[in-house]
Amino acid sequence: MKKLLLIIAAWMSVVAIGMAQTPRADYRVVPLPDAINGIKSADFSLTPQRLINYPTGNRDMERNALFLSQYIEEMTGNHLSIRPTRNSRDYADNITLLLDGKIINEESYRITVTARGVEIAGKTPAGVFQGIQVLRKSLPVGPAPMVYLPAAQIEGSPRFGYRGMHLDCVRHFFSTEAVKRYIDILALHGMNRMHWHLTDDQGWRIEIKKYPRLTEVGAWRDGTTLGHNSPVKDGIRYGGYYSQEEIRDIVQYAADRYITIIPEIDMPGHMVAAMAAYPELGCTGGPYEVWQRWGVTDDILCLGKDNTLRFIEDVLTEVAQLFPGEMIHIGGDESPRVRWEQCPLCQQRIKDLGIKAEGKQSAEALLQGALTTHVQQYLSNFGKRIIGWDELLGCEVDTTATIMSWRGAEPGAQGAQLGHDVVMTPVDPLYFDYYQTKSTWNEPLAFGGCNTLKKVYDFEPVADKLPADKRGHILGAQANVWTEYITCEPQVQYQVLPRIAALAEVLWLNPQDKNYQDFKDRLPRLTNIYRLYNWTYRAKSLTTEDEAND
Ligand code: TNX
Repeated sequence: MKKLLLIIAAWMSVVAIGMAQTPRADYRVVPLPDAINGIKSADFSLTPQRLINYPTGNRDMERNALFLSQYIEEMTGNHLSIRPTRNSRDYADNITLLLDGKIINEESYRITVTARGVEIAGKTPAGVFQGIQVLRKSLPVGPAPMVYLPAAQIEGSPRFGYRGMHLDCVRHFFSTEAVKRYIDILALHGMNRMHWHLTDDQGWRIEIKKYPRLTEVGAWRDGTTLGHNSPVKDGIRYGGYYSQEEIRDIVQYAADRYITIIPEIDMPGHMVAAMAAYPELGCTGGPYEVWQRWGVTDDILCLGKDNTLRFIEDVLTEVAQLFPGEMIHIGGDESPRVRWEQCPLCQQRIKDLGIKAEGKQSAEALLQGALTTHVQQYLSNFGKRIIGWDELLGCEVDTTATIMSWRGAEPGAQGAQLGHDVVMTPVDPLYFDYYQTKSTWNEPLAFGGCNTLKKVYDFEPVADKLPADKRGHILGAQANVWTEYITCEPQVQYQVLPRIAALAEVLWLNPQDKNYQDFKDRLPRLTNIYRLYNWTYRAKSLTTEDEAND
């Protein structure tokens, strides 16, 4: 009897130790789900014996299942097999991905966990993918033969449909692998748009078959200014570009993760790299060289020449075919018009189009508007809509153009009042090329400014003053990562992580559900995942409250 008791005691302590050591999932991830409701049931034990079911014949759901299997393996070391299923009775004891038409929002998810199984449901595969991200983030990082998932129903729905991150691959160039890792970062944070800045004064980074010199000449500069636009240049030839094949591959990589890429071909300013390749595109005819410094140049496209318009159409034709998304970004920012004022051909064009200055708008501003409208109409043939920087509001473009509000939040509110759709990306606080702290002495060189984690968290995309019927025009928000001073991938990550986590919560949660302290408490489990992938992040943002500048 004594022996039996001893055996039972020993067995119980083994069980107890086992239980103590078996880690548990925690659904309070970033961004926080809308609801986590406990269910009366024992935990689900996640072991390598479990299968991941997906509906037979659905390729998107099969890919989702493979992602979940990969994530579980990365997080816990356990490999789970995937299995196509027709019959819901097969679901018991396993993880099941399914589509549920009763879920309202395209990207919402519902996760149900009981001892008998886990179900991840969405109206669309994109919603299921979001649920998979939540489950993934809820797992502890580190080898574990078994993980307990507490029984619960977890639901989430994004507040905004446009949840974006931008990447400037011109000022500095990032390899296709680095761009893919950037997309991985977006996916982990529930983002669904990547704005890809591909052309600018300092380089042309997208292969255009009809104009080979754009990349032969325009993709390379003979040096780069050191520091903050100092007169000293490093004299090192620098550049690179993405072939159309690489672009297709990246577009697919993003699409597999339910991220749409919005390419930007900035015009009529920020075009010097193209003008270096084809000097006839400029008013003076050049010669031009691919810029080695930062800032804004007076040299912009000459709109007096028919050839320039043909060039724009040809480039956009190839771009439209490469990017299946609905939106193409046509820039429109920082275009001084001094050349146009002096260019007889541009002045003739103004006359021919019957353009006359109106109030605050000069004839040249309206010429930019005429270009924008032309491009808008041209791209509509491909079923595309344009998006551009908020300077477009000063050029009388019609309201089918989406406005990206960067010079603060005011242009966004103004654009929405006028009936434009708007993406909020104000420098303060959504420029992630800006510093994250006031005490910059030990920070990598940045553009300037000070956008702390808290400032990003506190950002509200919809201005108070916006009337109810205009609020729907605010599609969402995006952080911009300009790379004048960001020279390598770890530095991109440092600028983005963890501020993107704060932005994710802005874009997923309703304002009343946001809580900065609670967010900070949840953040370390997310940064554990950053470490798992060897991503560089600003660890100091977790332990220190950075003072903002203002
Ligand atoms: C302004 S944002 C720019 C970019 C610079 C950025 C630096 C915008 C439309 N234009 O060309 O890279 O500031 O923060």
